[in-house]
Amino acid sequence: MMSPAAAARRLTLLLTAAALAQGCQRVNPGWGDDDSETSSTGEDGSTTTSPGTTTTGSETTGSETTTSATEASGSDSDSSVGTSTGPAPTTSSSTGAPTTGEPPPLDSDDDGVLDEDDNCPAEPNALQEDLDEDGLGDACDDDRDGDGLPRRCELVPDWDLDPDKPGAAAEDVIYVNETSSLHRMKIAPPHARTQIGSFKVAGQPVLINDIALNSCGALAAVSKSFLYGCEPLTATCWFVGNLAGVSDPQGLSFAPAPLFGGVEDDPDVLIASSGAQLLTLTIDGDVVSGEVFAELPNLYLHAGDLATTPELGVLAALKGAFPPDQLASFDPLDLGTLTPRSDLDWHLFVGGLAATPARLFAFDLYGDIIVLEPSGDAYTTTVIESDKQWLGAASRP
Ligand SMILES: [Ca+2]
Ligand SMILES: [Ca+2]
Ligand SMILES: [Ca+2]
Ligand SMILES: [Ca+2]
Repeated sequence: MMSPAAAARRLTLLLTAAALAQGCQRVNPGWGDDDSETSSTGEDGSTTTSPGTTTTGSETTGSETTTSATEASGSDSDSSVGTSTGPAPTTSSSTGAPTTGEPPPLDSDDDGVLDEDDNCPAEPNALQEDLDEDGLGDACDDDRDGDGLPRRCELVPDWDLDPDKPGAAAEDVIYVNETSSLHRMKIAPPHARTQIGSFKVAGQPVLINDIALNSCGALAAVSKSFLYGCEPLTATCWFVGNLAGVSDPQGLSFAPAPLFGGVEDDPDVLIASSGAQLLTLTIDGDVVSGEVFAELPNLYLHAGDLATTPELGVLAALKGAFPPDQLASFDPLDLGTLTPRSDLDWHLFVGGLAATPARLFAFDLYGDIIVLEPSGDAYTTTVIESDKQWLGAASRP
């Protein structure tokens, strides 16, 4: 139990400590202020902040030059004290050092090669590797092997470092295949055709169901179980991947990404038909998997080939339960929409389909090439006969 005298001493000590604490606060004004601003206390208790702003204890002054000290003064009980406890105020005046006239750096990317000699001045590449010797270093060359296919368009990304792997197809032709051979055909009449060669993988013949071209001209080919990339000049092919859950695809095509909800700069979408399903294919390492984007109605047995146009979307040559084959279009973003387009001039077993801006080409197993030119809502057709057994066709999307 504390005695009355001890209690009185303790009270005195507490009062002294409080007075000292207040005294400390009183010598603080100015802390946190920078040299450009000072605070002073006016006679009416308002706080003046130099330059140019006077506050009267109101919390909101709307002025950018009001310091936190003056804002605090409006709400604190000891507002007459010009304490500054907040962060230092910012000022509009720049204190940045003026730029000096240093010469620009001579080795911008700091890779030890001066800009004027650097084949990628903005990419550190001390070794200056340039596979295709076009003066643009591999580190900044969009097409490192110089085969006409930018890296983003190579079927396998590493193939951009291998000039022996397939390059870009010609632009003024469509490609068409029999099961064992690749051909090309001029888009312009009279549609001259040339046989390119027999499909080979590692020197061995391979049977191909269908082919596809992406917008850069890379040529893909599909067999019952595998996806390949093929050289358009020779029909020599390289393994890309195993088809996983996609059996014996009859149609293969590349579609522009916007048809599937992407934007223009996105990579083309690889699509295929397998039985009554239309699928998008994804290449992941050496596995090619499928995802269904449309199922054919019961009226149809399967799709022969696919092609795309910006106006019609995905086109498919459909094998009906009753003759003839049908050309129909699909909107991948609206699965229910199948629009019949043509009876394909009453041809059977149309295995190849290719679309160009001016006309469509359909190729059947009996050698007929049906040239379809848009005419109102229908097509006028011309038929070219050949002695081939067409299975597939490809054009750039
Ligand atoms: Ca450099
Ligand atoms: Ca460099
Ligand atoms: Ca280069
Ligand atoms: Ca390339």
